[in-house]
Amino acid sequence: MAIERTFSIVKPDAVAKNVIGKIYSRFEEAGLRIVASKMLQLSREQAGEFYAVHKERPFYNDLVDFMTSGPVMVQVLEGENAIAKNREVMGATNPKDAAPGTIRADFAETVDENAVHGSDAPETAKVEIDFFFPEGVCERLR
Ligand code: DAT
Ligand code: MG
Repeated sequence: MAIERTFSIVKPDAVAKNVIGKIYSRFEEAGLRIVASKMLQLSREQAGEFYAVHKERPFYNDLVDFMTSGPVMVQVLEGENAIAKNREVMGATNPKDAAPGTIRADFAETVDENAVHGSDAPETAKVEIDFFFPEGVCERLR
């Protein structure tokens, strides 16, 4: 399996709870390396475009409200099978369904404020990395 990169967000609920470091440790313990990272406040335009795939869903407006309610950390994670591995470490979308020991099980309570985002496929990972890191990401750290 080749080394892969994926895009991740620590959402406003987790930033407010002061658990950025604990969540980053989960990535590192899973063998994922943080190769780019920054804190930012999403505009409604950015959040709306990022989640455009969900535009017709009933929760879309609440999702945009939530994602713009406070600062987020955005990061690029690198490692073997990084996209699937990150999804595994994150746990199910609804924290109530998330396996014990996953980020969502441990740091989130509800499906609408579920601590983290992670890309779901190589195509979305590339689009999302380019969306949030148009300046580029280090090619090689080691
Ligand atoms: P994931 O974030 O696990 O990739 P998704 O892409 O289906 O899940 O949905 C994106 C986000 O939208 C999700 O993290 C939280 C919100 N969301 C999804 N389903 C929801 C629901 N039934 N009610 C409220 N918010 C929901
Ligand atoms: Mg998704």
